Amino acid sequence: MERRRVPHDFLWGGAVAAHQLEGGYDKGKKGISIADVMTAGANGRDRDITKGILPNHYYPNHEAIDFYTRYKEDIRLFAEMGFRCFRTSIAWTRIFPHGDEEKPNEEGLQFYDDLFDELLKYHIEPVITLSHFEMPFYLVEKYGGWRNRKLIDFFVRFAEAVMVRYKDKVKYWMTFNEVNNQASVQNPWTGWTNSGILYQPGEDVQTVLQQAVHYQMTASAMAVRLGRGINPEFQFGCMLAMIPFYPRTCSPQDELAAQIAMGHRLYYYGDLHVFGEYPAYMEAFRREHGISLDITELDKKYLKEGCVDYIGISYYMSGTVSSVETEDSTRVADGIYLARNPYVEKNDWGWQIDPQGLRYSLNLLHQRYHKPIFIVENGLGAYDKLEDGTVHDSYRIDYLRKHILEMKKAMFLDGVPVMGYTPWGCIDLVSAGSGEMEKRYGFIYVDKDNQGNGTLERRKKDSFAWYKKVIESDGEI
Ligand code: BGP
Repeated sequence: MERRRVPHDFLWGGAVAAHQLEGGYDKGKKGISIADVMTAGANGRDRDITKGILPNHYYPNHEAIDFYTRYKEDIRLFAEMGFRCFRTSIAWTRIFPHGDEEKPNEEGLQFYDDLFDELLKYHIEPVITLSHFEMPFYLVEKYGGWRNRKLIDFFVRFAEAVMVRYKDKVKYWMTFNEVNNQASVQNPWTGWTNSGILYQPGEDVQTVLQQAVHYQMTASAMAVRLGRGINPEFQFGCMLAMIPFYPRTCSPQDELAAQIAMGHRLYYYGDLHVFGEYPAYMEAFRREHGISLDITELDKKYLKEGCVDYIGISYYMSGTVSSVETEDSTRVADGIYLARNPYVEKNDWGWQIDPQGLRYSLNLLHQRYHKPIFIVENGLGAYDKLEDGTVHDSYRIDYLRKHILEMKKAMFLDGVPVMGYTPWGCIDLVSAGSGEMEKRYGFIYVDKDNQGNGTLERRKKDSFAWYKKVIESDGEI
């Protein structure tokens, strides 16, 4: 399997998001995004979300790695590795600084024109996420984020502006990054990053969550419909955080608990994107819990007409579900606990490392959806040490190697159509979860620490040459 080669048009590349690497948070008439009001946390300590930008607080996304001014240098390095594609997002606040303007900001549009031209100069295909945890902060303050139906129009206006402008430069689009991430309501910041929502004491979290999801799904479908009219060649993907849940034991109760967890945290979102309709168990859940949502007949029509072409996924880890409380478990709902899996290792942030889980995930998704799958995030966050001017990151190579091997097994042994693979954070960037710089994923080291000190100088790690060879050989590892 190590020697098997994937088709030559396979989309090898790397992935990032605007707010995690661009910096220049106030350049080019950009507005404040929800990422701009998140302070730095630490390993095991959440980031704070402040009411606007406050003095004496450190906001790591403001400068990030200054890709905003250094992108040419970075793209040259991506080209040297042989990237065939580069996944990034368009910062909504560069195009519509407040989010509710009628007309887009020309300076923001020009920035991405220049960025895409630079990529295309090296034949690197841009792969674009429209909303990656960085919506305008103003939309949160004035409209309550995705609690509000008006957000649909604002998002669609943004999507239309960029799809029209880049119709000859971008072919691959995704609407909402890890749209299902917000299902983990016990992480207070997932409602914020996905939807600009902080749950208020006493409100019914499920009602708020499901309403926001409905508006996002409708907005996604409307953007897809519109995009097909702008350029019929466009390919649209959803983007799901793929964390397959294994039952902790083979007891029927654990099996059922895992099935319910998968239904609520993954397929609910996937079904809306791919089939354009709600799965029956979500309708039942709403009936049983007396949840009533604002869903119109027109929304339903749009949902059906705006189904996606491919499934984008992030895959970092698997999870384990128990129906009963165990040592170390965390309760996520009645009779559903996240438990520890003794068969897999963890990284320094406690994320389960499970390469076989990737093959398992690709099969699950393909068996349900029969669509091509694009692995748009995968990777190892690690503490790197600079030695002799470089980083000897054999642990990262080992992680990626094992995952690519399982991806190839899914392709060759199981017949799963995988379109491409873009490891996360191909250049070191700000962690979304903790705001750290020192949770590093990159092939390229960036000289900056958790406090914001450093020269921002770029250096190739050992994994740089390794990944270059992988791409050159169409996936020999
Ligand atoms: C995904 C996000 C990315 C990214 C990645 C790694 O959830 O789509 O934005 O950051 O996870 O997470 P972290 O940065 O917390 O290590």
